[in-house]
Amino acid sequence: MRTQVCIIGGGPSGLLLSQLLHTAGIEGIVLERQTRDYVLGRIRAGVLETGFVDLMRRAGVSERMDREGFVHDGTLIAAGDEQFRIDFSALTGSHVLVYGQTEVTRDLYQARDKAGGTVLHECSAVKPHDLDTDAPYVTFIQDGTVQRIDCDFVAGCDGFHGPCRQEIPLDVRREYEKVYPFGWLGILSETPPVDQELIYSNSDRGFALCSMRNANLSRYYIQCSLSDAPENWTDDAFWAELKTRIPTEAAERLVIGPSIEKSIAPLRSFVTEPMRWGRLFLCGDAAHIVPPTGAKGLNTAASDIHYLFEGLSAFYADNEDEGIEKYSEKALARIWKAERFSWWMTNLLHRFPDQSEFDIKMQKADLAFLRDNAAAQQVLAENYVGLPY
Ligand code: FAS
Ligand code: PHB
Repeated sequence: MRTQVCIIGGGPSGLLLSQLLHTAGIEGIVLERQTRDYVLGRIRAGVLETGFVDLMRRAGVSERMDREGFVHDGTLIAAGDEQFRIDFSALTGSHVLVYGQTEVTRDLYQARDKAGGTVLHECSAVKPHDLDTDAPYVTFIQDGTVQRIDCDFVAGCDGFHGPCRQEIPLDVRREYEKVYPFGWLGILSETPPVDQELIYSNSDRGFALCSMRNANLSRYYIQCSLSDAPENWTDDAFWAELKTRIPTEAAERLVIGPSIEKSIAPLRSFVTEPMRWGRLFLCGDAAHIVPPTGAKGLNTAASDIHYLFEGLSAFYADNEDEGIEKYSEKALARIWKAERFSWWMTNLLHRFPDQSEFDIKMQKADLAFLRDNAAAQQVLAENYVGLPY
């Protein structure tokens, strides 16, 4: 087989890139390790920056998102029983869209099907070769047969545990990591959300987040120990703990119900530099991870795809290579700002095992300043709705 861009990974990064390339008449093949159902079974991000929404529109995949997504003009921050609102639209003139990553992925799969795109599933032993030449290729096994795709470029959209990052030689690759001493226990329940907007809550018992997917599908998280497991938590135990971590008036109106999904996500900050090696370009979780506190994971994948798509389009349309030459530099400049914001939100809202009484006082002072100061709220709002691409 031969294509122009071989995309490794059929998550949101790989599928969005594939669809955008298609709109520019650039051929791509997506190689995905799992089945489509498995990919669509993942419950992950829920908040989209307008930059992401614009990319989906440009890719021609926004009809259902525009119809079913919820525009959020602000978010609530709670500290104990006190809460205040960050007004995104008043502070930035912008907003975010609440629309689950699962639905984004579903829409992208349907668009690829409709366009006759090639997304190969259950591919194993995927391996890129000759990345430091102008004739790279990728080998993989599907249905027991070893196959080869010759291409011009390889997009490593294979997530944090994929193989592409390792293709950058150790003496070239620099990795930066911070692992947080807790995780998020998340549930999905077919219940109405507790509020019209998200509630990020700092409580003496730990962080909690009240989010949603639609008018009758809610997403809740509580900070938990890294040694914890979803099976340690009955639904009743989860709801009881959540109620202790959000303001009383929210706890009193919380509608509980059976969980339809329950999982624990670890929290880490991670960045690989550079994000390019010869004809290989890393995108999304393959190159960087953020703690989900700032809702930046999926949204930083989007800006990577934006920069790479721009670069590849200029290469094929105008034989101009500045975009691909500067891909890593441009992507990393925005990623590090998202890493900082996610780290800051995580430190602001979580209880750390080694926190002293003084540290907790600093956290409370930070929250009080954020409550009282418009400039502080503007900084949070501008980062949350998404910094410019
Ligand atoms: P993905 O990991 O989504 O996709 C990579 C794809 O590559 C996968 O389908 C994988 O099967 C495939 N792959 C891996 N190895 C391969 C191989 N060898 N060959 C072929 N294919 C291979 N972000 C938020 O903003 N908010 C959240 O609440 C949030 N919650 C999260 C919870 C969890 C448990 C995780 C893991 C992440 C969460 N994220 C969240 C971040 C998440 O949304 C990512 O940012 C997003 O999935 C990034 O998309 P991709 O870069 O496509 O990576
Ligand atoms: C979610 O709805 O899953 C969600 C929302 C905001 C976050 C993290 C997760 O910061």
